[in-house]
Amino acid sequence: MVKIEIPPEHPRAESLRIREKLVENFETGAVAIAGLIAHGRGEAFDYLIGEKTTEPALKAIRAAAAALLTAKNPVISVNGNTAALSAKEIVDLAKIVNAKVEVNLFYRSCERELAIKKLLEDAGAEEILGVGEDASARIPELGSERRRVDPRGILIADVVLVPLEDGDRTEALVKMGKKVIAVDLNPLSRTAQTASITIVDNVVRAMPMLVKTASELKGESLENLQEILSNYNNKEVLAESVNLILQRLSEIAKTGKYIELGGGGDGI
Ligand code: PTJ
Repeated sequence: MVKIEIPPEHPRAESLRIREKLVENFETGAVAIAGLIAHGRGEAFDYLIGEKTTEPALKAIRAAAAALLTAKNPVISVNGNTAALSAKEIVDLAKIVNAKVEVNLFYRSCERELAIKKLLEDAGAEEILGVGEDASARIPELGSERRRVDPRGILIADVVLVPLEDGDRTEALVKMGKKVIAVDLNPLSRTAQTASITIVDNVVRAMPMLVKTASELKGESLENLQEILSNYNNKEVLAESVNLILQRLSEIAKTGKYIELGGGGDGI
């Protein structure tokens, strides 16, 4: 594969660096080939939300932090794209909210599990569930490889964070009575529509913000955290995200000019 030097002054340098990270991790085996396609779909939706963390996303992040901090058995489910883009934040968040980290893949293979485990270990993870024979339990009524879970992790979890997911498992986990937190740039996806809390944002922005918010809320009383959760309505927050896209598009439609909102002027 040709390795390119990304000129730092390139207007979309950050976006190109993220792509390179995914390509590199595709070559080490962590990212699935379909993960590259999924990222492209994500990028398209990122343009529509303005390539920044929006107000509705911040509300969802706050609720997600409260859900993780009040959970008995929180688990962060990790796939190829998330490990490639957010390994450090996964490890940091797990420490703050005392969550387990479990590898769970749609395109499961032993090589990919090990490549993802390595990425997480290099980022400081000590225990990683769901690798090899450890994924010995099954999620009922789920046909895909995602059904294979660790009996110490997702199977017994009450709150599961599933960045970049496919809809089937989100639905199955919700049916099992679990609270599911999704990070998905597409507010129309089945995952976004089915999750208990949907963060419509890019994982590269949402994960650091979730780490920051969780560490800020960690000192709050159980009562206050529960209040954040009871005041949160996912359908309303999703509708706000869609409305925001509508407003942006109607502004852009007046002039035909893309309105750059991204942090640092680079866009992502
Ligand atoms: O690593 P595996 O084997 O578990 O496979 C992972 C992929 C992502 C290939 C698998 O879960 C998949 O096929 O997912 P989908 O159904 O394509 O859904 C991925 C969703 O994530 C889409 O709705 C994208 O818009 C969204 N997305 C892509 N990149 C990002 C994103 N959301 C947030 N941040 C991103 N960087």
